[in-house]
Amino acid sequence: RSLEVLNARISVCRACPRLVEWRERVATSGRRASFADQPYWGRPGPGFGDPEAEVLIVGLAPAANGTNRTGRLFTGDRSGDWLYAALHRAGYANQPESWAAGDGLRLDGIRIAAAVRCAPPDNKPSTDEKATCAPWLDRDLQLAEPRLRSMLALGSIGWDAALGAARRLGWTVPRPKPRFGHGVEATLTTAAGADVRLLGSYHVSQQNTFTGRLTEAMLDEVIARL
Ligand code: DU
Ligand code: SF4
Repeated sequence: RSLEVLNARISVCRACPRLVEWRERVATSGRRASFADQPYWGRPGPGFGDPEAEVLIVGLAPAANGTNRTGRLFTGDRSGDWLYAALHRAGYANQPESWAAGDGLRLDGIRIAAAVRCAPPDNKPSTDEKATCAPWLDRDLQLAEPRLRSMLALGSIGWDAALGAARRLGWTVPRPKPRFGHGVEATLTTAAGADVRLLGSYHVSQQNTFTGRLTEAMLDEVIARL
């Protein structure tokens, strides 16, 4: 019930004027031609997945024609094709593909959140926008905390967001701050004294997957360590 409340509140957030303008402009006049006949969500992307998850994924932000269209994180874009296929190979997802909110996708043991919940122009949220959106991740992490064993941060923005949320929740975070890299691991300790492993992976965005910077084997290896 708390997660439903959180998701509902995220869905109607309008705190960042630049991102509200962008998400709504893309959803109305700026649709990609191949999706022109589809309804667009045009709102923030709430968390998705198993409410009893022991693993939390922290992504970057919705894609303008992905989550901003389908209403579900990583659903309907190439990043999602990669991520959900990998989660299916690892047994966390019941199907390898996710194209729409009604596609039947279910996650078992894992939940997905993001550093920023609205699609940013050029996939680049500003420092202010990251700070403004951070409390939503704090709450997602707080609700996950009693069962949480590990986190997967996608890209340095996901990594920094996960560490920031942990610190604000009063968790013990290694000092100096662990540096992001693919396969990097840090152990965080919750206020209740439980260890949570934070793993970093290059983001599943096309600029990494098309260029071979991130391969399926590299992603599978990190997911297996969760
Ligand atoms: O109404 P619903 O969002 O389909 O959730 C029904 C039920 O399934 C609830 O306990 C959450 C859980 N669930 C899940 O385990 N994995 C998912 O990806 C979505 C929902
Ligand atoms: Fe709200 Fe986050 Fe979207 Fe900003 S990016 S409007 S804080 S949901």
